[in-house]
Amino acid sequence: MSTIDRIETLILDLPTIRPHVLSMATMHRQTVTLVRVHCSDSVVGIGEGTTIGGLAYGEESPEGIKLAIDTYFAPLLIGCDASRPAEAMARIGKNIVGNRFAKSAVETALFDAWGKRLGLPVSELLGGRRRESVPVLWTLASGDTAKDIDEAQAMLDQRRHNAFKLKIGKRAVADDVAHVAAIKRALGGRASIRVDVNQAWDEVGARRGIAMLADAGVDLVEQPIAAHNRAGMARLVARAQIPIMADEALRGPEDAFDFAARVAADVFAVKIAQSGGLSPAKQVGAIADAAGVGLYGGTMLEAGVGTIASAHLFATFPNLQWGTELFGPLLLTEEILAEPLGYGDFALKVPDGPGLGIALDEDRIAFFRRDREGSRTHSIPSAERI
Ligand code: MUC
Ligand code: MG
Repeated sequence: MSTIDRIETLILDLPTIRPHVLSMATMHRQTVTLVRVHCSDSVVGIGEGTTIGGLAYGEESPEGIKLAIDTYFAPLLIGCDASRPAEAMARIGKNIVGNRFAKSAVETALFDAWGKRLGLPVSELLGGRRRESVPVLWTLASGDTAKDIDEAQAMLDQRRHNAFKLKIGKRAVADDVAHVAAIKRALGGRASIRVDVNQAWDEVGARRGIAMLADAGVDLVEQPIAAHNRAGMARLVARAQIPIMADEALRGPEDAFDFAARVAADVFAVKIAQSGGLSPAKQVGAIADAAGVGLYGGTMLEAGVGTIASAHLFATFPNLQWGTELFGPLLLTEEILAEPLGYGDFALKVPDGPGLGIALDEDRIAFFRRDREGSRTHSIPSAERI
């Protein structure tokens, strides 16, 4: 039997190609918490726990994810059977409340190690893939309408993305709608346009905004109001001319079940981190299918490890009506994988190799880790650098 010997965590700070403007934070860099699970048979599994804007988006920060894993997860995992991720995660679940991003990072590393040991891709361990690649959209969030249009046109010309998500909610509703309408007019039928409000509207504003967005030709509205306002989401779904998607409100299978029962979303954005890992995220997908809710593969703007873990899961979904937004590595100036992920023809290829089917570029990891000797970002909390 192979056992878990050691858990290693490290924080990387990676610059973004341009500022990424969301309603709750503007990102200039992404901070990634990597986990390595070292097993007694010398297999090493890797996982990633990444959030957006320090503590601006979710309840876990990169530093908190590292601390939780080092202090609380590791002692529970050391000595466990390395080929029984479900058993190890049940032990974690019994002893650790919440900490979904940390759980996702650890479960991913356990699946990667298990797949490497068995010689099977993670998608096969998750039930078997249904597709070799997943469609990938791009988020336009430069904060400038003309720049967003140029960016979208370049992506279309390169055949990299033909669906775009626009980040709105920072400005007055009418101004946001004018920005979206201008982009839709410029791209016409060449692209699907969706918006993500990231909870910024109140219900009355959302009612008005969604009607205007429908007139502008928008295909989907993501998390228009506060995550806790489920009754409000149900009222918006009942009135809206276009589909409404839940994102921040979905923190695992229990939330998904409640949303489905209340008919509070037309589409679920499934995220492995928000769900608490690959296995609970798979359950979210199953609940959506059973309830006739559409599915979309979400991201926390992870780097290559979290992105490809998500792709392995989404490749197993029977339905993926709205595609995915697994573009995180493309938003970063730096590649941390030995071989970059396969983007092209509006999709991301799911690797065939064992485990996640990727390898880290160790020189780059050594260079970008926050605790590197001489690192400028050493000990500066992520929130200060947003
Ligand atoms: C979110 O709320 O969906 C996903 C893409 C992006 O640009 O931001 C994230 C978070
Ligand atoms: Mg969202």
